[in-house]
Amino acid sequence: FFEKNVKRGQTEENDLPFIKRSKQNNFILVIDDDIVFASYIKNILESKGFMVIVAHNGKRGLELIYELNPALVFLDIKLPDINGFSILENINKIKSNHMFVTIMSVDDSKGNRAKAYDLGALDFIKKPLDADILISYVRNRLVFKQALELSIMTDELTQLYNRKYMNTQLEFLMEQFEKRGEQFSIAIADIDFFKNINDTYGHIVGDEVLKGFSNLIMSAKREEDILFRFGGEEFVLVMPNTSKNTAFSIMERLRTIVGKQPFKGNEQSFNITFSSGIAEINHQNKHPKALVEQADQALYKAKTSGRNQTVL
Ligand code: GH3
Ligand code: MG
Ligand code: MG
Ligand code: MG
Repeated sequence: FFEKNVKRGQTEENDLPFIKRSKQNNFILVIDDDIVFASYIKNILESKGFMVIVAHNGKRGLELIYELNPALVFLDIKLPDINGFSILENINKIKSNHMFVTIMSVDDSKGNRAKAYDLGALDFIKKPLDADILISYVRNRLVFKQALELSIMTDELTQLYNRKYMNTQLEFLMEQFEKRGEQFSIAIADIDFFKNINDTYGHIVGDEVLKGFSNLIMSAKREEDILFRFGGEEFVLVMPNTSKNTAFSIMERLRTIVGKQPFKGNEQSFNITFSSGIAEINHQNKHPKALVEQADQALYKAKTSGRNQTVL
């Protein structure tokens, strides 16, 4: 949702294909009953390619906050129905939210400003607002927000998406399944006898193996599949529009590739294998936990029947 020149070397939006699809958080929402001011903001920002939606009362504003998960909210205090402060209170009730709300008001009294910050507003801007400042302000906050979101959903060691973000994505895919019947499958992959690698070569080599494994799967997987670090030496591959049988072939192909790759120990090199369990979405397991549980049971079978294999 940034213009090209706003990216400043940040990860391109294209690198985050699912963010855009999962949540339409590329909107800037203006909640203001002052029609002239709201369209002034809208026109300026739209001329720079930002998408702006306007709500002229608090109730509509809140609805749009829930529906669109906007990237940025410009919120007036005095509104015809619910005031800006109660909107902030409502936003605070949304779990795990990091909504960026900027209060825009003509009344920048000490009391209003303190209350806005106490209720979680990011900034307080006094109206009227200069167009150039507005544009710079919006760019600044969107760049900051994207960096924040990226760090929240990334695993530090492997740079893969983490488990938290996996759950968000699974919820999104489950919605698509309910609405449009789009099926998908997941695989949990667990490196075999990984503890031995740590014990034999030390945890630094262990870490290198986790990174090497991640890079290998990232380069060998299909573009549309998404790899997550689920925890420790466990990874989840989410495969949209994929049946469990196709998922099985995919995992078998990846297993062959990984098995052939030498990893560097301290002096000698060694090979690794992994086991995986697959689960396909269906009407009985429409919750991320249930789906992961099913894949985990298949993984358990793969482990107990000899490892280095894929189980449906
Ligand atoms: P199995 O074939 O049954 O999966 O055996 P395993 O040894 O792979 O599994 P186990 O669960 O016994 O051991 C996993 C090990 O992975 C234990 C833990 O110390 C190690 N581990 C987890 N996270 C990391 C990490 O980030 N870096 C390193 N180096 N080791 C890790
Ligand atoms: Mg007003
Ligand atoms: Mg494990
Ligand atoms: Mg293991």
